[in-house]
Amino acid sequence: MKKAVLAVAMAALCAAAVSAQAVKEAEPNDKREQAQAIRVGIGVEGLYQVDRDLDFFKFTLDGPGRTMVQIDLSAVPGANRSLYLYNDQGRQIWEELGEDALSIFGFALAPGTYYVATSAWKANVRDKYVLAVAGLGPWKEGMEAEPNKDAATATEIRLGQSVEGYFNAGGDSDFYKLTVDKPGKNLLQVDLSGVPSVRSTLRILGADQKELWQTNNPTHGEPVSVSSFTVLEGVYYLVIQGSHKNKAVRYVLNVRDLGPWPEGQEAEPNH
Ligand SMILES: [Ca+2]
Ligand SMILES: [Ca+2]
Ligand SMILES: [Ca+2]
Repeated sequence: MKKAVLAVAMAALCAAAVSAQAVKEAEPNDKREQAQAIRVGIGVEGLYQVDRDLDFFKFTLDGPGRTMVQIDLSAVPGANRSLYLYNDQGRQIWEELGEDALSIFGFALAPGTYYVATSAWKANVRDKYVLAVAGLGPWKEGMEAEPNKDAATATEIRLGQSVEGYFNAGGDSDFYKLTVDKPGKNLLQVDLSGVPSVRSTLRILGADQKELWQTNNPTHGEPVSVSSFTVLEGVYYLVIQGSHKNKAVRYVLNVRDLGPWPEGQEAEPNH
């Protein structure tokens, strides 16, 4: 109880600190080249001065490793808006769209410069938005590292390991790279926990990204499992997909090593 009260007080303090410290946007900032430098942990207040106003900001992350980052954009009445994240070359990493508060969360970003932009369909010169980039500490093994939507950016997972991640968007597809470094034929069990209101799919791909196995869960919120999956030494990809976004509840992906394949037992995939 005391802890909860303290947490609420701390959160209020932090929110106050952010708003007190918040900097103001400086137009013109419609292009990436005009991006305003902001600091991680300090919010920026802006306005959509004209229809389809685009506001660019940039921030820098120090190393040595990847940092867990969350970017929040407060709600503004009646505005259909977008929030974008780009790398230093201007390639889009992520996009969030909607009328409510928008959030890019669960991202593990390497040291460097990033661009964040927001835009609104309709001008609103009365209600300010607050955009804040928060650094949530170093990325650690066992955490999903967004962006991971393809084999090239896959988060690593090891035999016997559990990784926690988020369905960051409806249809979010998360790639995990599993390197099996045991000789011979071995059996695996892969378990994906259920996430409320999300129907999830688990696929297993070979090193060439050809699909070897697919499990569809027809029910929202239920776990998915593949048991007694036979692997050889080499690289596999586990690809999980969620039908809906869930920012509150993480999934747990677990790869269990069931040991050497017993001669004569049915081996999946066997088609
Ligand atoms: Ca603006
Ligand atoms: Ca602008
Ligand atoms: Ca994800």
